[in-house]
Amino acid sequence: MPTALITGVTGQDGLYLSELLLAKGYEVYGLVRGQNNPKVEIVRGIPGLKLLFGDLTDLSSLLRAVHTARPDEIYNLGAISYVAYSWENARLTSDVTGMGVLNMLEATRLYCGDDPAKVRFYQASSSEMFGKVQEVPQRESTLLWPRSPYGVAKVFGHYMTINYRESYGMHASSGILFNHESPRRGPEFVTRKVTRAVARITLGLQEKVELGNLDARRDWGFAGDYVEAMWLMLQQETADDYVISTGETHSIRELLDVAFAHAGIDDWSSYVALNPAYLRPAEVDLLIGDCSKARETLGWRPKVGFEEMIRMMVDADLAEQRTLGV
Ligand code: NAP
Ligand code: G4F
Repeated sequence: MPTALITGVTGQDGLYLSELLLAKGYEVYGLVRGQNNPKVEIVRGIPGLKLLFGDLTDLSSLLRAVHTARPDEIYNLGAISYVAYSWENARLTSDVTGMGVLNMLEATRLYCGDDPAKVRFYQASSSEMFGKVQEVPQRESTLLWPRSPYGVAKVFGHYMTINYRESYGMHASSGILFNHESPRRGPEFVTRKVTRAVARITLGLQEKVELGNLDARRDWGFAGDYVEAMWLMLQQETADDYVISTGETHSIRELLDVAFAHAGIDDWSSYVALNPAYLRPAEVDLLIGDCSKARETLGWRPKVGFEEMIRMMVDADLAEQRTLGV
């Protein structure tokens, strides 16, 4: 039975990935952090998942976790992942989302000893690295031009992963994942903010939703599909980097159209207010990925489309808000 260690197990992707690996028969360890962290209770409820405490900023805690888990595969999903927050906390974001990757790679390298490819390593890189895009659609070879402290930190982690592969012969792969969402998405991200607001407005619990830039475009996929791509990358004989995307792009306005229409509201204009506080110091205007390499090499393709996913999220938020209202 293979063993996996997942950092960021309490996050959206960590939850889906731990379930996927447990269903495949893996022994799965998840790294959790902090004192009295309420999210730890959520993952304690996943049957079979074993928890280890550690923090990406604390190398010795990572060394301890790797030596305890003795993993065949490491999935480094832990990060400060909210782009807007990264301007307010640029140093912290650099430490966790950037230097944290170096710490995890180093803990893995030291554990591997004389056999650098003993452990297969996955790094959660991001389409946010493309920032001010230099090519449409974006692919693995597109020049990176990050537009946020988060994006810069991800570029550091991305190149450090490539560097460890090239310098030490580690089996280290990066998934350049475009935005992916689900009913488990944090409520600070725009899709979930909108689907939750639609549910609350429909139930008479909220009057409006305040948003920033409605013209930005994203390539949004379903998180459940994207964790499968992570696993597939680590099953390859050779480590490499892959874009994971749907190849479609939609604006925030289109997101509003689909989410409100699913609740029977065709004109959302009176339910949406613009609040400049949600505008960013620098915006990523357009993301659309070309995932042909992943299609051809991994045999991966997205199964859930944009509209189906947004409708799934509205339905889940309606159910959750009804339960909360009881
Ligand atoms: P998420 O829901 O925000 O989860 C982030 C995880 O990182 C949480 O489990 C969090 O733990 C953990 N974490 C934060 N600070 C940490 C620290 N100092 N030490 C250890 N763990 C720490 O993110 P996600 O959407 O699942 O994304 C997973 C990864 O993919 C992230 O690296 C993200 O940047 C990247 N990514 C995401 C997308 C996307 O669209 N979702 C796209 C591209 C790349 P707590 O619960 O304790 O806070
Ligand atoms: O949902 P978002 O906050 O996601 P963003 O910034 O694209 O980042 C997500 O995807 C990245 C992959 O490209 C990940 F690496 C990252 O960790 C994260 O998962 O914002 C999407 C768009 C932006 O253009 C933003 O300006 O929505 C726009 N937006 C407009 N109003 C808003 C809002 N975003 C948020 N969060 N809240 C608003 O009120």
